[in-house]
Amino acid sequence: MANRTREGTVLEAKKARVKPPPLFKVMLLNDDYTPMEFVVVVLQTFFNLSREQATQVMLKVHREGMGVCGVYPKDVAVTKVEQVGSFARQHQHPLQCVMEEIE
Ligand code: TYC
Repeated sequence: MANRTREGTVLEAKKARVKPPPLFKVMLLNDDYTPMEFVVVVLQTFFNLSREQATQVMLKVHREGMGVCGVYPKDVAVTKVEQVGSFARQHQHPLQCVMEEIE
């Protein structure tokens, strides 16, 4: 396809190559103080996991130091991190939630 400008120049229309939006992993970090039950509730409430899935993820974080709760576009990931941080602070737990772009 070609476009004609007001000056009469013919320009080749560039094919729009749209990159898919980047995705972010949202992860929980282990600590020694947050109760396991609280982490399970966080995973059920903010990441829509079943009780069984939430328990598996919590145990992975507890044993391995971190674990992925979900994968989201940036704005959703930012919101999850904020919601978890705010909920943990309200309950005076040091639980840390972080996000990282997927390569
Ligand atoms: N390690 C914590 C405990 O023994 C439990 C825990 C799990 C804390 C996962 C944080 O992201 C976490 N009570």
